[in-house]
Amino acid sequence: MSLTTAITRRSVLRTLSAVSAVGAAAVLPSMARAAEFSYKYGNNLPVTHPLNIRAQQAADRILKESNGRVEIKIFPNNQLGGDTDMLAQVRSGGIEFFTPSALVIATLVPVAAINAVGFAFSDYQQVWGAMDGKLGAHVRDAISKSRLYAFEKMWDNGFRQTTSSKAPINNAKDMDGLKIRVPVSPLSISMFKGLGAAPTSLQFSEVYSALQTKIVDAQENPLPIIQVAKLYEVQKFCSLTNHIWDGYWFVANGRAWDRLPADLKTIVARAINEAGLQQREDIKKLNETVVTDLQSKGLAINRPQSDTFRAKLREAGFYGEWKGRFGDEAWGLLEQSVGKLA
Ligand code: X2X
Repeated sequence: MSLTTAITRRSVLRTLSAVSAVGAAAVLPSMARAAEFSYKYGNNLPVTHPLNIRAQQAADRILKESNGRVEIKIFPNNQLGGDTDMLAQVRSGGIEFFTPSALVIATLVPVAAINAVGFAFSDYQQVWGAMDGKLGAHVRDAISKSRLYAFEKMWDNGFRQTTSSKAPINNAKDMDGLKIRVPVSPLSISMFKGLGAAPTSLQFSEVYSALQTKIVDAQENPLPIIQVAKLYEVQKFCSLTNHIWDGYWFVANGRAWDRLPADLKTIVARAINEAGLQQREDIKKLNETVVTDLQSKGLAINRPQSDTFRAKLREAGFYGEWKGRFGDEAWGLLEQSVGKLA
């Protein structure tokens, strides 16, 4: 970045913070006292990710529409610990909100991983049809049994892609023995074992350093995360395997949610669900530009076909096993959206 751009950017930032200071002062009188409900929201992503940008907008809107009665403080980027810690905290009430990926909340609510069955979804139309429809309702119901409230609209993580410091993945054979990090997720471990790889579960907070120190050679995440978490600094190849569609459930601690009077529940739910819909659009747009950006940062991109991966998973009995684990009802709902899998 040139000096002039740096100065311009800095002065723009200064102007922006001056504007928001004025904005805050204008609403200050009504908020001079502490908020009646001061809630904490933790997540695992850098502040630059659309999830954090849209969540901050939702929090600002909630503060305003509730006349200062509901304040949501965001703790991004694993500041409160990794996913496992945040999941424990949102259950105990240590924090009131958390956005676990479907893969992560599945350690508590197993059926929540159903959207992450390997190579099930082929596009976003299928994804949102299922998650805004019967499959999503089925999962939300299961989440509520763990005394967590899941907001109606799931947020997007994206289709997961495979990066490596060793070699590109062109077909299932290239997965052989690959030391790959996956989330703390039984489904991910099972799928990568089925493909012949050697997966290890690590929380996202540890991924960058695990790649940097070569504890693992590969990882898999959607492109926007590879970009904002700067994983291209420690990876060379990015294979667009599209193996899993992953999303974030926006969840609240059940007791904290029930403490809110009905009018505030309406304000909070509307702001969060609408921000979620906007966040989905952000990810969709980002997906159109991010490949070029990652290439310019040195990642070599390739686009494998999915047929060899699917065939290998079938052969390994992956679909049959997970149909049994998820149960006929959930599996049936998934197949209503994506067609026959097993
Ligand atoms: O841990 C990951 O890879 C991430 C960030 O995608 C999830 O939250 C599952």
